[in-house]
Amino acid sequence: MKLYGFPPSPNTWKVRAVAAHLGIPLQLEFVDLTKPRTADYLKINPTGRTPTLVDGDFALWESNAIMQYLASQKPNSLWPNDARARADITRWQCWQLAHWGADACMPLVFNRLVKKLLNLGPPDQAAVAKATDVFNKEAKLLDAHLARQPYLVGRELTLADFSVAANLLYAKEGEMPLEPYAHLRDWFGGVSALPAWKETAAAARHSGGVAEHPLSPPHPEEPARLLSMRSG
Ligand SMILES: N[C@@H](CCC(=O)N[C@@H](CS)C(=O)NCC(=O)O)C(=O)O
Repeated sequence: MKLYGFPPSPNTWKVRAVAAHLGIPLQLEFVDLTKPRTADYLKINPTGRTPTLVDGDFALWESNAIMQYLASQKPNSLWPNDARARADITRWQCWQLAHWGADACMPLVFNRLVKKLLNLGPPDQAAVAKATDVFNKEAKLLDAHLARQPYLVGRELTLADFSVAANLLYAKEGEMPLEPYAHLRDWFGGVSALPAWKETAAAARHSGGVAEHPLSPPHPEEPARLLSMRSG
């Protein structure tokens, strides 16, 4: 299977980390987000975004759907064969895309890291304040949840953990206010220590020249589209 993606972005990262965890080989096809997508790429993903999985004649976009598809390839505890567990995992993945990523983590990373890297001027303080409020609201909920159980769904690591943790990849650079949330910090520490997570980090360093500045793209002309980070 091939994965078309941009290695430092959380959406490509979480897919690769899951594949690594499950021992599913994925051939990475680097998509340069600083350039217009090719006609061939738009055939497999008309949204023009990344990542996209290609398995024979089947092309699939949307990172969380890709993770579910990969994890359906063989029995495993990341995606247990149980309707309620799968619905629960999907619930967290929907929450991650709609709220945690889009409204809390990504605006902080965009304003405090991406803007700096791309010389886009100072952070938009109103956007930062708004995202910080949302971050605290959602992190409080996550922290309370993780005070009761070790992982997001049940007692074992699942796809939900990979999805939600990916948005914390640049927590330091985005100055995400994690300090009050000890359970969340511990949980993220555990996910980050997974061999598959480390392997993904190493692989990202070797693809796309992202060693020291993981979000630093070589070409600053499409900043607003990079990582689909919203400025406000
Ligand atoms: N909901 C999508 C989001 C995909 C997305 O926004 N990808 C970004 C990189 S992280 C992208 O390709 N941005 C370039 C663009 O929007 O053209 C997913 O989870 O796959």
